Amino acid sequence: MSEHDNKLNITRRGMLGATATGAVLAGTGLGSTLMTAKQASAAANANLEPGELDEYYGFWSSGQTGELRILGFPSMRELMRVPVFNRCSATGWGQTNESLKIMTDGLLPETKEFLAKRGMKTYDNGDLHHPHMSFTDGTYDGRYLFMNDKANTRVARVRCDVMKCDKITEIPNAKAIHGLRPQKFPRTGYVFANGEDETPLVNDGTVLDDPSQYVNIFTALDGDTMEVAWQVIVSGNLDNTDCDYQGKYAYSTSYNSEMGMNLAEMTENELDHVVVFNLAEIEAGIEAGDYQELKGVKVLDGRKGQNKKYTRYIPIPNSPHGINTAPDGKHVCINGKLSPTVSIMDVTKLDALFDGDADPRSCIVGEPQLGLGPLHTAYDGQGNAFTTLFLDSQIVKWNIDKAIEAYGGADVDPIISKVDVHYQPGHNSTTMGETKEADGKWLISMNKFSKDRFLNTGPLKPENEQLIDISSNEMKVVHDGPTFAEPHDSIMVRSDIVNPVNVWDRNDVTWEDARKQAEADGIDLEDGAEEPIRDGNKVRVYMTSQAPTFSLEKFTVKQGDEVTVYITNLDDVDDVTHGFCLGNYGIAMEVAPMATASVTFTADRPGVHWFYCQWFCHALHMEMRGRMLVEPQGA
Ligand code: CUK
Ligand code: CUA
Repeated sequence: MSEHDNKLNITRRGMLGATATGAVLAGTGLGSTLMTAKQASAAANANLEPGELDEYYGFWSSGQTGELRILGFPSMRELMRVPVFNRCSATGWGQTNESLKIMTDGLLPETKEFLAKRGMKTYDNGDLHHPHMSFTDGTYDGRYLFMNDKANTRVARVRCDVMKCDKITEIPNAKAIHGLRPQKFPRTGYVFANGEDETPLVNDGTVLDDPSQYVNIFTALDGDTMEVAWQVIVSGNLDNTDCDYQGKYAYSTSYNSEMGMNLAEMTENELDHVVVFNLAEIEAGIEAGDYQELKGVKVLDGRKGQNKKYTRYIPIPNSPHGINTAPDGKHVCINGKLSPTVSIMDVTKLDALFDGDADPRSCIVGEPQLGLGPLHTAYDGQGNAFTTLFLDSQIVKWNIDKAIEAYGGADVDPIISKVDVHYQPGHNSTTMGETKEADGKWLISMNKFSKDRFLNTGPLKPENEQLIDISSNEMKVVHDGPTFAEPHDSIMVRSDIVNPVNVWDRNDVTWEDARKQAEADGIDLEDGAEEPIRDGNKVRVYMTSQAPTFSLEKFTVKQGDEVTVYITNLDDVDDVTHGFCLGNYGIAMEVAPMATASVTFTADRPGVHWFYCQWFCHALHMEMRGRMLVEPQGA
């Protein structure tokens, strides 16, 4: 998008925002004595009129659905689904050559072999929990989104200019990547990723019941290349992770410091821990050669009792889950899960843990009792924190400074208010809340159960996400939003930070292989070819699309040919996406404005097969179709 378009967009949003606020203030009349102007305008913006744009982008995980979702916020309208770890029927993700390249390039050789034996190129499921945007100087920079796959131990990246996944990396040595956060300062930088499941370091099937041989792995990727930068072996498992605003430390919760293998063993200890990773010391350790190389990755030993300066273990009650750095750049909340407490860690006290022999608990400066089942904490940027209470089905708003004073012995209650949510909240997030630009307007509570909040959909119910106005001390639930399996985490990003293009750039790297092949065949993708190009039993069909036609109304191949169809969409108009769906061949793909997409298949069914555009693009969209003739073998 040109800078000019950008400005137009921002102006348009600004104008709409102003209009909406004005209309609401005029309309509140009677209610104005009950609501502050700020509340009124916030509440109003949750119900946007048709055509009005949201103030925030919401980036949502989808859990076991494996995709990333984009919502408009605060309207909570679902805007888009971006396939990442899943197979997508609409876009051809997991089937087109372009998506398969992204999904397979970063797989480990052993995984490729394992999948090939099952006739698969890639996994077609994933469990995406944590989407987070790249940072520069402590706030979102609109470049990338990073996300984990707990199911198959991968980390993916989505380009924010086109909102498509461009890299997926399988993490060696670790198992079940769960917690994930990008480095906040000076930039991303590293992407930190936790292994949740502990396994024998050499996991060749010879060890099952010897916990002493089990380890867990913390991984740092390079966010620019998406390659693994280094790994650290730790004691206990790892759950969630975050990092500081100074670029010095990352830290992860562990709910199984016992290295137990069943529920009873895993919950035995009253205290588990947070592992703190010292980034400079780890980099120095690599420089000094203090690592072993495992599956091509430099792996340092940061286990407890190693007395190395890579890690420190801070005892925390009890099976802590979420870990969230506050926008003040100083405090980190560690959510106790099985303990009713949140432990407040002061990052300025971490140096002493590594330099001297300070008691690991000396960095804990507060531990307020908030309620049952604290899982995650979000912030308003004004010194207050909002913690989900899974068992109490509540959000509690509390003040960080007061909690610290109370820990020091002062007779103050840090709890400001509680609000019921429906039901059992996991994550919550606030607008810009994980950046230094937290603005304290909205909170979303991501509830694991909806029970009776919606019309009955049978035994499988949606989850429920509730929008909460946090512009005053009394939190107010203003909207319920059902959602399908199963978002865990979300971020809400000011819309001016995110500026996707409307039309692909013809030079985009996504179809680099197609461009090279076309060049080798002496063809321009933008022109297509009048006849299929034959190369032994490999046949390449180059087509263009322009509403409402494909450049070829028919083409002929032979039974058994390996056919690749390349389609280049010459429509450069906003929102004129075409598709290519080949009937009874199980093939369908999206071809967005000015994009090239390709798919390869074996033409093993003789006969006439219609292909059609499956994206309703024109008044003559139904007519946008053509035929593939597959001549029988021997003909
Ligand atoms: S975890 Cu789901 S509620 Cu995977 Cu972020 Cu806490
Ligand atoms: Cu092109 Cu429908």
